[in-house]
Amino acid sequence: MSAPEPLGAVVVVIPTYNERLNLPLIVRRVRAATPDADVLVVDDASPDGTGELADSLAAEDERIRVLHRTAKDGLGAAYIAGFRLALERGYDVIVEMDADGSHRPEELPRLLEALRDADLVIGSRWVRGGQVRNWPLSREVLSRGGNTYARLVLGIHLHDATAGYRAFRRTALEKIGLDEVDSRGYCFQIDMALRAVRAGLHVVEVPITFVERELGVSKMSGDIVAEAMWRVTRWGVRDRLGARSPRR
Ligand SMILES: Nc1nc2c(ncn2[C@@H]2O[C@H](COP(=O)(O)OP(=O)(O)OP(=O)(O)O)[C@@H](O)[C@H]2O)c(=O)[nH]1
Ligand SMILES: [Mg+2]
Repeated sequence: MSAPEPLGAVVVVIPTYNERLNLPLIVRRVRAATPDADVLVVDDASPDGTGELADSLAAEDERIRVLHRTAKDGLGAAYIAGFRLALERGYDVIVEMDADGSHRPEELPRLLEALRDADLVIGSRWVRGGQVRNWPLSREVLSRGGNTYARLVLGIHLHDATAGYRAFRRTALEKIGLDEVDSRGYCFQIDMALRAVRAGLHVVEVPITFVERELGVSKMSGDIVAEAMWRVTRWGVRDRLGARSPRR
């Protein structure tokens, strides 16, 4: 039997906005869990100095790079900028990971293993074996409910379409076409999942243990949830009416 194909060069993209306390911890854990992977921090000019801190980490470790953006422009926009740079630099696998420790780097090898037979792997809280730690019930109800709503309205068989712990093959991002994606906020995750499914990509969910942030401040808000629900509803209605892109 031949050895399995290597996945190639991996980069972990970590978007940051005011994550000064978390960044050194998460970067250290990524470097320990996946020593062959590079790290790309995408900072939106955090007022707390996260960008400068990222620069100092990068100065000590050639596997760490930083993309500085000029203003806070949303999670989706930060990821798209990071993905573009990663594709330009020739990476074969592009990983999404929050800076706040919710996505445990120690689980990344398992996501990468699953990517051998997939185009996109989603680290999922709501499949068998997945779980959340330290979440209030209200948050769990919101996440489960939002995911059920998205699954029904969009007709996609994913249990955690809002999850932000993911590994893409570069070919998956190329097929999705980043120019088409205009979701800048949190519905970016649902948008990308939907586009991947619609593009016929093989999307696999693997269970993860999601850990609520212990340090720093959440950027989540009621507006973000409302925007995501509204967009999902519009995408669902459009798809049902048979209209194709642009999906706004
Ligand atoms: N570059 C950039 N990063 C962002 C922006 N908004 C959020 N982030 C980062 O995206 C990641 C997820 O944000 P969180 O605030 O943890 O949001 P969340 O995980 O949905 O919410 P919590 O469960 O409350 O933590 C973190 O690493 C943030 O620093 C943004 O506008 N720009
Ligand atoms: Mg978080």
